Amino acid sequence: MSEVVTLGECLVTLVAGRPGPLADATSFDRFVAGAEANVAVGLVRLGHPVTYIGRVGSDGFGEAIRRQLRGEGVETAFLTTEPAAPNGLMIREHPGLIPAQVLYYRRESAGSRVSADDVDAAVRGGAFADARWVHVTGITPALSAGARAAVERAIAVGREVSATISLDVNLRRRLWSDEVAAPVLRDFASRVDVLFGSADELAVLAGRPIDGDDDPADLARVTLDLGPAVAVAKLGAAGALAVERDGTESLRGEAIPLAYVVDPVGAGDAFCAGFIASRLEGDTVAEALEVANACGAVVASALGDQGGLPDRSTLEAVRRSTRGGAAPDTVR
Ligand code: KDG
Repeated sequence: MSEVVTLGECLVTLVAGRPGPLADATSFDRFVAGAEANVAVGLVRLGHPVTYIGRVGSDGFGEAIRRQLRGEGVETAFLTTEPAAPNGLMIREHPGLIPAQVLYYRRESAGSRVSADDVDAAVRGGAFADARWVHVTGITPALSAGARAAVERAIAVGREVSATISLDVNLRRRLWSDEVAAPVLRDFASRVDVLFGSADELAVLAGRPIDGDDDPADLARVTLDLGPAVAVAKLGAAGALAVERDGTESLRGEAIPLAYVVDPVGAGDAFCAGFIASRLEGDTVAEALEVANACGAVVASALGDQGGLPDRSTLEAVRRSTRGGAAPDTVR
């Protein structure tokens, strides 16, 4: 059975076929997206079996998602089809120089109906029997009360089976405000082992202003007080850093430099997949940051959330080509 269990809402994304405003877009490429599904595919490509729990629509988009996840080798036995709701949809401009406009069509979607019962069905089906890691994000609890209960249940079951639990904050301000999200996400952060977030997201959890003035390492240190053993700040082109409860701080000053970013969406999920894979393989947090940065960079260099997710040989090639550059430092 699976080493990793995750759950969430899987979306279909339509990305405009060429740069320019959405008003001028006449053709779109279809991709499968959804933060947790991106992490699931990333992990499977790196050789770690994953079970994905969720619901998809009984429409063609739901079927496309099911085929894609299954085709990638993600365990979909607990991905059910919701007859009464359409699959969620995200439409975005082709990535260009200015931030792409993104539209969501996901209210009352099939994926938002994932529930604690779905997690219990997965437990009964043995999905957690060999789980070493459970990964959740802050998107799912924003979708509905039932989806939030599903995340709570997955964390509780993860605890029962002694899996490592990670939370990627993934604050979605279209779904809820910082004021509503902060207490919920703080509560989740208190029950996980690994916390991932951008500097802004960590600031929200730390109760600090989001003005970019705070040192990300400081923000990560403050979030450790909530309970996780490791807090990881994802800093995009500036790389990443991690602080651990035992005082270890792992710094990686730079991400892998890219000639240009093709599409940043999904890079944060690829980062999480790389970090989780590396830790499952027994690497240190500093080593995991290096793998995570490499995975994030490869995804940012391809269009779509999942297309660029590296397999083992691509990852090794990328890491070889960048070795000799900034190696991760560990300081105490
Ligand atoms: O991290 C990428 C995700 O933002 C994207 O796949 C869509 O899950 C998604 C969401 O809810 O925003």
